[in-house]
Amino acid sequence: MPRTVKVAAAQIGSVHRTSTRASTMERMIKLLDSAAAKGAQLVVFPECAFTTFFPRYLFHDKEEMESYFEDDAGGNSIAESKNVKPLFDRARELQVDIWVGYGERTPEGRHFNTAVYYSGRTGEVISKYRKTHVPGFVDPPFPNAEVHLEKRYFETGDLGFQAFRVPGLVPGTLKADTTESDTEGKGDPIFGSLICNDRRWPESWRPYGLQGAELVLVGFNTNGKADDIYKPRRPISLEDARKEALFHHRLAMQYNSYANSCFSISAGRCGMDDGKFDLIGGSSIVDSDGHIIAEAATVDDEVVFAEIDLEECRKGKKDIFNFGVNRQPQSYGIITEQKGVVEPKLLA
Ligand code: CDV
Repeated sequence: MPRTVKVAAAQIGSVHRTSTRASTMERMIKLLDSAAAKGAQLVVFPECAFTTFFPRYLFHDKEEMESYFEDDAGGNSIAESKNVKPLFDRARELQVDIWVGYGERTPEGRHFNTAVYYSGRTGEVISKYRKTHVPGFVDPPFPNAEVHLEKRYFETGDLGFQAFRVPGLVPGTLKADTTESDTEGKGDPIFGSLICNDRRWPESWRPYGLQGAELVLVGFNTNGKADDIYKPRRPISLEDARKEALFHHRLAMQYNSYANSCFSISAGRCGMDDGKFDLIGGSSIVDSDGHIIAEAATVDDEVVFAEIDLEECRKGKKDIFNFGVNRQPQSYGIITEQKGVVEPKLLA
């Protein structure tokens, strides 16, 4: 039985430090409307989608820093939060699901780099994810350096990698009251979430693979410039640096989709923020064999759309990546027991 879903990545071009939430929201709603007009049942937005990518600034003014975060008391509260409610309301009107990233401030004043999955059909936030691999510095390496300061502003995500089922996307799915014994791949679709740097780590994807994920959703903000923390290994031009960044983005999305036999959607913030911070585009939809089936053609606001059949995941899950048959977890202990590199002893 086909398990067809129409999906879209809503790529967002430049958003400057001076851009207002209202103007960004207007662009996001326009992208949502145009994805819905193509028939999208799910639209994925980028990491920290409502504002410019603020962790690049060193804020001396705490009030300004806090102004980039959304208050979130859990449950449905983000969908009701006054700054961002119009996007969720529009998704509800259109009956389209959305996945969107934002800076989360909890009632206790904790800060996370977060994304939620909101079902436009039920009007509920059905999953929340907090970024696990938070990159960058706590303090700039020299005064007022404009570098990646995510570690300064966000705690490490504490929700793990919880896959979730999404209701209402695929008709005729098995429910908990079924009498069938083999339910694998027949229930409501199984999704997972990752945020930007997470996508580079196979450790982020495998927990989803092990929960049978059929689609992994990713929002990102990735520098095109070679002057940030992830420098290319050799000196190259700005254009080559951007190509290299795009290559590594594609490599991460394609390989991990293949190795976990799942589709993936990545949605980026891109373009030249403040006229000087270059972010790559390359928002994409990748199939469970690792092929890019749709990709952004611009570094501006753009909808990337595809109709995907989640049934295609079964092939890899039953074959080359049949985990139940082929994985050898007794040999993988080092992955969770050890954090950094420990080289073998030096030779005599
Ligand atoms: N927002 C990110 O996590 N960006 C990182 C950069 C810093 C390398 C990324 O992995 O794209």
